[in-house]
Amino acid sequence: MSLIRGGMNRGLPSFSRKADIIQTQCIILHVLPFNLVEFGRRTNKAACRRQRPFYKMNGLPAKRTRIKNMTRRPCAGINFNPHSRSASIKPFIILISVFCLLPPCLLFFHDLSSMADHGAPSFEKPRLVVKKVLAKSQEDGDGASVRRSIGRPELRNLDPFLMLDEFTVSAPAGFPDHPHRGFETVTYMLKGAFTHQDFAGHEGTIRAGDLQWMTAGRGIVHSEMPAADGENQGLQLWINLSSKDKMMEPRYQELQSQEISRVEKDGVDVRIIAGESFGVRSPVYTQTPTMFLDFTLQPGAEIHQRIPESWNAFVYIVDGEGLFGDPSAAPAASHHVLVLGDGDGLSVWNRSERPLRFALIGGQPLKETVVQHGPFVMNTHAEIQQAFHDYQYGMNGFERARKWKSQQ
Ligand code: FJE
Ligand code: FE
Repeated sequence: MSLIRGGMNRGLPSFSRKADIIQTQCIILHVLPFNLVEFGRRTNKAACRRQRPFYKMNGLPAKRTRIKNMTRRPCAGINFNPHSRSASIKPFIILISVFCLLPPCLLFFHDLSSMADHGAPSFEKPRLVVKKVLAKSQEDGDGASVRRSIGRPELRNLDPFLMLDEFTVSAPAGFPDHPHRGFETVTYMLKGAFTHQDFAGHEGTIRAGDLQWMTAGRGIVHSEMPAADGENQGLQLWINLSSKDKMMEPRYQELQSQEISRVEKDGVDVRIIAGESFGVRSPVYTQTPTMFLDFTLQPGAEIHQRIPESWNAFVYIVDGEGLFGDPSAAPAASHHVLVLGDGDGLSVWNRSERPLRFALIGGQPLKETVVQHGPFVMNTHAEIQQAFHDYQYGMNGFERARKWKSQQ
């Protein structure tokens, strides 16, 4: 795969117009029926001796006779006499018991495996942090301040992701009329409000916790401006589209904060913007398969989140500090992006005294060439030339661009 972004394509140029199964030990003995227990006698004295503390722990009188009995207590499946009468029918009892127990057992393990998002670590290959970069503040749009993480020079090719900005904007700064082609923009508000208007008459305001998932496809021209007093803060993620989707009809998915699935458990609060966590799936349709989870961990909390193995994934820390991937790792703090290595899941621990908030983002790589010129992202230079041409002359999806001007 080659990644081509040349010359002035490196930054975002200013607008040309103003424009498991969980590795839980199988505690099957705990759920086996008592009649199985009759089938054998525990001959391993050491194993039986280990049971003594059980009596002590449970406050039962640890009488000698009792312990003695216990050491002779028949145990599961060991040394049974195959010639006894009861032994001849007992295999059937075992079979019936196993069949009766199979469905509840399967349910039990299914529950455990769905718990693996947050329960004890159960990853075959835990993902570790392979790169940590501070997203420094820079200016973009019209006087807006952004902390660019993905998309900065040292973090350019995290396929399918093109950019992640944490933006903090106070009026009159903002992102006035500009085009997009060939990818999706995901705007998730953390504080304040943003109003967007587009050339097709689509308009809306998103507030803290709200989401706009815009699939620009063949073309959108819009403005994105702050709508509340003071600081308006959020995350904007750019996800590439595969060559077959780049010229699709544009589409919006807008969710208000209360429509975004949220799970709160054991000091963990997760908002499931895209993908799945704690067995809960987001209704957002991701043209390029994507996971986007907003986690807040209270002090002492931890999470163990599955991530598909073949996906690229990273973390952006919004607030606080935490241990990512390895409990003995150095803590990582806010405004850092952590690129994750290969593996099937991520563990995070908050051993600090403050809440930790971070976005976990993953996506299926497209493995295609990327040619980017600011807000046009295509596969070849010729397609970029075509995008400029279409935008300038109002063609192939940009028909409404010629006359339109936002009202903000
Ligand atoms: C931009 C093209 C753009 N980061 N974060 C070129 F599309 C943009 C742009 C944004 C943007 C918008 C929001 Cl709401 C949040 C953003 C880039 O609109 F700034 C340039 N220079
Ligand atoms: Fe935009």
